[in-house]
Amino acid sequence: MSNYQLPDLDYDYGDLEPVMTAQMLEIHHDKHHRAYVNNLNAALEKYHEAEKKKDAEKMVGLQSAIKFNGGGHINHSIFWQILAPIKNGGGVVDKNSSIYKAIETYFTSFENFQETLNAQTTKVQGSGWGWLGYNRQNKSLTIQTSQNHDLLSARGIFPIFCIDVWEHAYYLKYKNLRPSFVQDIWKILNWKEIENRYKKIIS
Ligand code: MN3
Repeated sequence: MSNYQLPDLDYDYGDLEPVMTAQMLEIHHDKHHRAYVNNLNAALEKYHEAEKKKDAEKMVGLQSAIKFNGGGHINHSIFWQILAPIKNGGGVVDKNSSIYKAIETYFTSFENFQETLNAQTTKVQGSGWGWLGYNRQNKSLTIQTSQNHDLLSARGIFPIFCIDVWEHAYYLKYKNLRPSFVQDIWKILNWKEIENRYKKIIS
């Protein structure tokens, strides 16, 4: 039987300041993400019971909870990895890296990419995510947004990095100012990990 676990962070709750305060990160990781993991496990347990009883109606009824909580778990697990404390090099992008060069190729300039991703991410209606993805079919980088916890992989796109713009991601510090949070998150992006994810998918 599946039993998903909340992943540990590679940094302490206070380490992503000033962008995420210790309280924000603790609530986000230890409350929100943990709830997705717990709810996913609970829904899967019920699903397996329904499967044993061959109760297709029950199984179909559980799919939205599995999709929502499973997506929440998967997306947050990526999100924590592509962030890094400023003291550990967060926000620093190597202009000789493959991902930097690819971004310049696909989006004219890094600045243009940043502006476009920020604008689209800011415009997400309600809860969702902004993404840099890799389209496997036409082998290109792509800016995407998704609602709730919908997965990029469902569109055939590999997620390279993401920005969580659910209110729980920024409200405690930024209040209603989602654009400021989206601007600031670049200060704590883990470009080494983003480069790793990009290289893995293109190889
Ligand atoms: Mn979140």
